Amino acid sequence: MALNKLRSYRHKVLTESLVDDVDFTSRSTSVPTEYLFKILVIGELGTGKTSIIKRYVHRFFSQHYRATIGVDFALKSIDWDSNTVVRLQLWDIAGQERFGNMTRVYYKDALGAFIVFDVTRPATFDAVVKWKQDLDAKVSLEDGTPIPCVLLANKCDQTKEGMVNSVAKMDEFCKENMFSAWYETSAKENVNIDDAAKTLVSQILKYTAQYKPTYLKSKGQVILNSVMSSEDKKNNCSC
Ligand SMILES: Nc1nc2c(ncn2[C@@H]2O[C@H](COP(=O)(O)OP(=O)(O)O)[C@@H](O)[C@H]2O)c(=O)[nH]1
Ligand SMILES: [Mg+2]
Repeated sequence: MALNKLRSYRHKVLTESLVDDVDFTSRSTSVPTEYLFKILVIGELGTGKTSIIKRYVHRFFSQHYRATIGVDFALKSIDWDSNTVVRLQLWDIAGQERFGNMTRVYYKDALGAFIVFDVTRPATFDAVVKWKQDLDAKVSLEDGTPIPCVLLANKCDQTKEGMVNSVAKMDEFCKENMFSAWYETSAKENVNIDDAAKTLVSQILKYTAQYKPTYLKSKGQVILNSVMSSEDKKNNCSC
C-alpha cells in the first residue's frame, strides 16, 4: 500500500527525552499510541455544526449566531484507553454551505464525517443525501468504501418535524445511504454528542487497525496547511 495514500497518523510520544536517568525499557510499555484523525462536519447552513463542535470541544453553547467565511478547525483529544490517545481535527465548513459543492481539497484525507441536519427544518434533512453523495464522490477509504459517517439529527430539544419522528424509517434511510449510525443530538442541552463521536471514532479505529502506519504527526500538519492553498481560496471565494 502506498504511503502517500495512507490517511492515519500514529506516533509514539517522546516523553522519555524530558526525563533524566530513566530506564527506557521499563517505560516503553506505558507510552500511549497517538492517532490523529481528520473529521469533517458538514450539512446545511444553520443546522448547528459550529454549535456541536463548540459543545464537544469547549463544553460551551451560545445562541449567538455567527456564520464565518472559511474553514474553522478545532482539536479534541480523547484518552481512548490506557494505551491509546485519539486526537480529532474537526473541520467546520463555517459558512461555505451556501456555495454548493465543497472542494475536493476540503475533504482530502478525511477519515470520518458527521452530516448534520436540523430536526425542526425538514428541508435540511432533504439535503442530507446530497451531502453524503458529495462526500462519497470526493473521499473514500483505501479499499474504495465510504469513510465512516454518522448522521446527526440536531436540535432535538425542539419539536421534530418530518421523517426524524420515525426511528424505523431513519434506520432504513441510514442503511440505504451507508451511514454508520444516526443520533438525535442537542448542542444546546448536550445530548448524545459524546456518544456520536465515540461511535465514529470506534468505526475509524476498526479501519486503521488493519494497517501499521508509519507517518509522523508532522505529516498531518502539512495536510492541515494545504487546505489554505491559493487554489482552494480561489475556488471558495464568495466575491
Ligand atoms: N435549540 C437549539 N438551537 C441550536 C442547537 N444547535 C445550534 N442551535 C442554534 O442554531 C443556530 C445555528 O447554529 P450554528 O452552530 O451556527 O449552525 P451552523 O451554520 O450549522 O454552524 C444558532 O442560533 C444556534 O444557537 C440545538 O441543539 N438546539
Ligand atoms: Mg457554522
